[in-house]
Amino acid sequence: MHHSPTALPVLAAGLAALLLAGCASNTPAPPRAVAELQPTRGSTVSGMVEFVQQGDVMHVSGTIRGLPPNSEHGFHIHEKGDCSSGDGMSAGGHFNPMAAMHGRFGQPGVHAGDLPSLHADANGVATFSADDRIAAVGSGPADVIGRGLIVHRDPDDYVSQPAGNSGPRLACAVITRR
Ligand SMILES: [Cu+2]
Ligand SMILES: [Zn+2]
Repeated sequence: MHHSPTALPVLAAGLAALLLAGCASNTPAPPRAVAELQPTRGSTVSGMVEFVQQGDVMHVSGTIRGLPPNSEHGFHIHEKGDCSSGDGMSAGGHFNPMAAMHGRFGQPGVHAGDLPSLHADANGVATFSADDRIAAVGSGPADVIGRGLIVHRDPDDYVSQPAGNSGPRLACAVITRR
């Protein structure tokens, strides 16, 4: 039996085209970001938070440890992805690209940075999961990538401007694309 000398390259090209077509038919991976919360000076609070964009909804979820047992804490995306000051203050104010008022997560017209308050269990661990329709990962004016993430010492009153009077900053992170 006699093969043409071009049969093998033609077969290889055909296989490559098939593989490329297979890749192209997959939906692209959703935009994703993570924030690794590090304790501020004198704090023991740390955690990991993930942001995943699916259509118009940003799923945000995470686990935060080292909190006082059974405590509640203001939790926000802040304007600057800068934790260098050691006390979290270098992250600036709440992320607010739409010039909104501070308020409760899930209500219309609040800061893009307003997240659900954290609730620590008896072991000082807070886990949460929420769907955010104001902020987004990877596109638009309320893109969270490169912003800061802050856990506060005190509960958020959702009323005081500009930040809910939630006290000093216990942990800080930069939100980073994955
Ligand atoms: Cu805050
Ligand atoms: Zn706010």
